[in-house]
Amino acid sequence: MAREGRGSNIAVIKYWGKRDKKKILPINSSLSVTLSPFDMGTCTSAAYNPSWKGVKLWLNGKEEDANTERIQNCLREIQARSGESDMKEGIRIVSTNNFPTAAGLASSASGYACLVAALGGLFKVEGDLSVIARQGSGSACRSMYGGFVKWEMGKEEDGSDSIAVQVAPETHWPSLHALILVVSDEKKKVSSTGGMEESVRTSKLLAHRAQAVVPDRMVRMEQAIKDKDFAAFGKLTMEDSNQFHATCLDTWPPIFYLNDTSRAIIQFVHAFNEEMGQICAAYTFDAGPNAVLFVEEANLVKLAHRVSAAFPPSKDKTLEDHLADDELRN
Ligand code: 2P0
Repeated sequence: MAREGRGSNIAVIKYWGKRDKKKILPINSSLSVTLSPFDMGTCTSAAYNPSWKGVKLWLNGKEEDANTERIQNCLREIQARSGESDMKEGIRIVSTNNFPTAAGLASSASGYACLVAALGGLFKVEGDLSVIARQGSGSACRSMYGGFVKWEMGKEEDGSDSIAVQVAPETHWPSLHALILVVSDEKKKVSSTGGMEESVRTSKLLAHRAQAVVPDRMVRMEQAIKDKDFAAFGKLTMEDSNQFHATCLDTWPPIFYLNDTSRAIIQFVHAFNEEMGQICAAYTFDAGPNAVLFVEEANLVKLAHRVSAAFPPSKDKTLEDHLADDELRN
């Protein structure tokens, strides 16, 4: 048996768009921060016994279909590397996320990374496994490593050079924190896979971004991380999040992932930075309304207090609220 843990990742230079849908090859490189698996991630155990029938998978205690194309792609690649002839039988996988999957916070990234890590451990597959995790879900390749990780888009048609590379380890910038603001835990209306397909097909801004904007941002982001230069890191992170959402608006028909609360958070962070006299906090949003704020330890408490004052958590219903609801219904 093999057991592995992998953290979710938050992209600071976003991946949006595939040049090859089947192999999951992106139109631009991307870069992310991997969260600790103990804070937000997946734990996966895998076991193999040739006398067991088929492949079975339990996700958060519920049996799921293991026959999906993405899971089969990962299994096939592991099989090819391990030299096992008939590995598609006899595998049992148990996977648990320590955060609500419905919140849409990069669950597929840590999920596929962890699945591939566990299968790799089980079948003693050596070498880089990010190329396999990528075929489960693009962003999953970045979760194979901790710390700061880039996904190099690569040039090869077979995807052999479209891999994740660690830019700096998890120990590199210990004062950097991520605050996750759950704006909504509803499932997103437009999936990332479907959304990016529409954007590639219809958005000229996305094509421009991939060719003319991201390559330079990748270089500058890597340098900002190496220098632990928060102002540069924060500005690039916010600019890239904004441009990603601009490409969503430029998609036809347009895709809206941000809502009014997300936009209020953007204004709040700019006002906070204005007051601090420099960039001390940065926001980023993926394919949904939830925000991730980056901040250094010195400003963490101040920012957290301001956030909870500006966006008080919605309170749980009291007994009186339920009674009032009942009365209205009757
Ligand atoms: C990212 N996102 O770089 C970007 C930013 C969402 C916005 O990667 O089709 O779930 O499995 O390759 O990886 C979400 O896309 O899509 C994503 P597939 P994935 O994190």
